[in-house]
Amino acid sequence: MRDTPRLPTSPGFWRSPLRGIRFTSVLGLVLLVGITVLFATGLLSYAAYNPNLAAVNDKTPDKGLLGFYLFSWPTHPHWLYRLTQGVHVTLGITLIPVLLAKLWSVVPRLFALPPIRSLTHGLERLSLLLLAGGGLFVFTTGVLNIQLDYLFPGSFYPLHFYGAWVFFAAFLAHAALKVPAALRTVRRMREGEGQVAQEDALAAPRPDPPTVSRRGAFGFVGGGALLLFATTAGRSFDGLRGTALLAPHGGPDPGSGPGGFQINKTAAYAGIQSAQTGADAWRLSVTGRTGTIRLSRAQLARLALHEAALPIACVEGWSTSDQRWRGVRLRDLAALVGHEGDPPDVFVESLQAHGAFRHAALRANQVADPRSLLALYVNGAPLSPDHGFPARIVVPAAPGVLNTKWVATLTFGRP
Ligand SMILES: Nc1nc2c(c(=O)[nH]1)N[C@H]1C(S)=C(S)[C@@H](COP(=O)(O)O)O[C@H]1N2
Ligand SMILES: [Mo]
Repeated sequence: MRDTPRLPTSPGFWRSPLRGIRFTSVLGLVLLVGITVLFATGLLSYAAYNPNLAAVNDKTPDKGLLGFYLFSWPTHPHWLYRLTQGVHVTLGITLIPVLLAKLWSVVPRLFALPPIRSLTHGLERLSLLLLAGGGLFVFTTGVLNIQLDYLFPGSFYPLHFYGAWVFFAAFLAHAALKVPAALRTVRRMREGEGQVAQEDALAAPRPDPPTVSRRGAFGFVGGGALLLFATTAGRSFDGLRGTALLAPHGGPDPGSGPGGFQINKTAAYAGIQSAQTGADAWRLSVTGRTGTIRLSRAQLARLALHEAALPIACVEGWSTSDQRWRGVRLRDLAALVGHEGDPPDVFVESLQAHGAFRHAALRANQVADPRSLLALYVNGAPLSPDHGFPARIVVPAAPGVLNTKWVATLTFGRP
């Protein structure tokens, strides 16, 4: 038996022959592409919430300059958020093994002594702390959010949002320093193993004999990523939801028939009583330039009804296929209270007394779209209580959170 140093601070403690610039470079380049896509789709998801429209939409009111890029989220194509957020969440989950393998490959450096050799070295280590810590933090908060089992104190949104900026800043600095060398390494690997320089600060000084080839290790990491992908991607397709074994947050079984698609929050969960939604009790209150009108469901159903095939796409990454919604156009409701032609923003409130998503604000371009409905029916049947009876908002391309269920009031011009 060889005597292995007992402390991780001595280089000889780390024995895996897999560690080295080759292994780290390949994983790093995969993350370079993957994390850039994650950051971009994450920023898009934030913009899609209309955070600069109304206080109720914005979970990070102190964002300041970080909101510099916000824009009016479009309503075309109608599956836009389904795509961007499906990519964000599915890719994030798929990259977990790559992230862990990358961290594993450089972990000896964490213990290198002396901890700080100079001011520059100290700053570099601080940036690596933000990089590794930030990476673990955004991946962990992301995963916890899609499980709906939220363990962290505070809201998911500020943690994930600010964490992402810290992480990505450190990521960019790190990439600027390391990408050229990583590319060089990978190029030489393709030309033949012998071409990679012998100087390898990441390799173990006294490696154990290999038990698996580097190729085998890549296969292991890639296989893990593929397995996560295969057990996650189905969350975005009604027919494949059963394959999404890693999505414990499946909601109640929606059964088959017109309402047979994903239910995130049930009426019971939201505290909606049938006494509030019955024909005698429920009235939709619509307010605008000319005052307030109140409409029963029967009166709404006698207005011009239109159909739109739209998905529900949640920030958690799951989405439904297109469902056939039928209801009153939001812009027609705006016209009833004095906003003809050019409808303004609208503030939507539900019957729900509590919960962060009981209300939402929609932008004028969303109200104006002819496919934006106050839906009364879905797939040919009246909405079920869990799908938002008596009435629910559906807006093309928007995140699910803007598709308020159990709607009670619409206030045009006051988002
Ligand atoms: N009143 C109300 N509407 C709501 C919510 C809510 O909590 N309360 N959740 C929103 C969110 S986050 C999503 S993703 C969709 C989910 O729709 P579903 O529960 O029908 O699947 O409803 C939205 N509408
Ligand atoms: Mo959602």
